[in-house]
Amino acid sequence: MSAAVRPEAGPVVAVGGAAIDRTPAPVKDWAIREFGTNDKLVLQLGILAVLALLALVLGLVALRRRLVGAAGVLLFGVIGALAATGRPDSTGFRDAFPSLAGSVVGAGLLYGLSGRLATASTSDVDRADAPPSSGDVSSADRPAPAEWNRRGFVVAATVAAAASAGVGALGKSFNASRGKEAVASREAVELPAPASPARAVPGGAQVRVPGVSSFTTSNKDFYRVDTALVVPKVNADTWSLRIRGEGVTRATRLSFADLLGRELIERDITLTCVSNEVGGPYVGNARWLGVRLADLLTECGVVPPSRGGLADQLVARSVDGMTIGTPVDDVMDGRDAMLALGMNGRPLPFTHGFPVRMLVPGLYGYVSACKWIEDIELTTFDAYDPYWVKRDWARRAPIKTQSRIDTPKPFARPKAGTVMVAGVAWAQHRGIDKVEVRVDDGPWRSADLAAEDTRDTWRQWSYPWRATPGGHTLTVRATDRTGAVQTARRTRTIPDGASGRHSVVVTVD
Ligand SMILES: Nc1nc2c(c(=O)[nH]1)N[C@H]1C(S)=C(S)[C@@H](COP(=O)(O)O)O[C@H]1N2
Ligand SMILES: [Mo]
Repeated sequence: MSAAVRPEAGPVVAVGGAAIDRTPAPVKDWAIREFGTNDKLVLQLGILAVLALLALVLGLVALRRRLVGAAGVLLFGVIGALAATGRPDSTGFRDAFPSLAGSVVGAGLLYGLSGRLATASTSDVDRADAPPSSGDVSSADRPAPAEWNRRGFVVAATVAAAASAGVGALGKSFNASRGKEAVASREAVELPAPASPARAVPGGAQVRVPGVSSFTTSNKDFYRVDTALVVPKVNADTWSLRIRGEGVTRATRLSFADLLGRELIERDITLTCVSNEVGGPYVGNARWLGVRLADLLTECGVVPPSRGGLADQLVARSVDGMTIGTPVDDVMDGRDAMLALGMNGRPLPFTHGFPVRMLVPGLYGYVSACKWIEDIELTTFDAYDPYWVKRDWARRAPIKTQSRIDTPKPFARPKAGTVMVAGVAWAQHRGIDKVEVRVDDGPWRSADLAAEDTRDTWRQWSYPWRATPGGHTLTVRATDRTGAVQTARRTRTIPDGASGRHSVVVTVD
């Protein structure tokens, strides 16, 4: 049912999505932490489990009170419909259809079937109550309805189950074929060579210590954070991007071929999520290929506010209704803000925004990195609050200077002697100047900095520690090129990113 409309509008996805939208930030952070990228699967399974339980309860209720049972099913349809239409990507009533239609059919079935079952069991009771003296009455002489009704129930229920499975399968295959076009369009992409290639990553950028992150994160290992329960499968051949709004003198619509045909830049950029806890995994570094966004905006007549332009906020919209607001000044100040088409030499994976996503070095993903982008609107911070800002996250969010110990792992038991402590530090677009390590309450000692790739990428570091037996706490801090030292003050991720220092406790044997 839902499958044939939009997978995103199905009751489970809609309720799940609405749950995500309404989940208080601490709970959301907790869920992301506990379940990692599996949190969405956990959520969907949870909803299905709750639905199964409710179906059981409603079924039992329906045996006694058919109308109440049926009304219960309808109520769930209404909840699903409200959830679907309330999602950021809702296209209106169309999205309410799967839940409503499904629940009307379901309620009708429950009403009809429970009626049959009720007559069947009443007849059974009648028969059991029949006087034994009438033992000569053969079953053939018994009134047929009981048998017929029980068989009728089984037949009708089977037909209903088969029909709903059939409708589900039809919808799935319909979607699969839509998905197939998107997959084919992605497979057909041939990424052109960049007019402005990235320089080779310096050999010394990767610290040769086991357990340290790889300098370039593979597409497969790159973290994923988004609100999409169903990954949007966009067909690049029919996709287009609109640029419009305040101060745009030449509104534009660009196709994927238009973007591929332009001068492309290739850059290493480290992306970080504002939901990343101190020491957390939501940071990754990739080689991106794309179109310089500032050039496109200039062609459209956009002037940054620092030079008298009207719009100070660029709002990017995705095909799934996400809205992400970025300062126009940041996009146009000379940094390598881009509309990315390629990631590590491949077209963007669907999970990372195929066909096109935005990237702005130095800003957290939720204020810069719109995936599956299809619309750019120039506006003001006063006039519009995007998705996460409506949910109490900061309007502006430059990435905070952070560092992480990759090795040793928490509660490791290294042998006494020289233990290599190593990890990564980042302060995108400012650059890392220094990393220091402290053992217990001792003095801060400078770590060895690996070669810098660019100031938009993370930087690795290592520190040979003379480890003595016993329990020890290792702490790291970074200093960025503005001279700012990573603060010790711990804050939550909301509203503008976690601050504080990463510590690891180990026991040296
Ligand atoms: N359409 C869309 N784009 C999005 C998001 C989203 O939920 N929907 N999440 C943003 C956030 S919070 C981050 S941190 C980055 C993560 O990008 P990645 O999943 O490719 O690592 O995407 C950003 N772009
Ligand atoms: Mo994020």
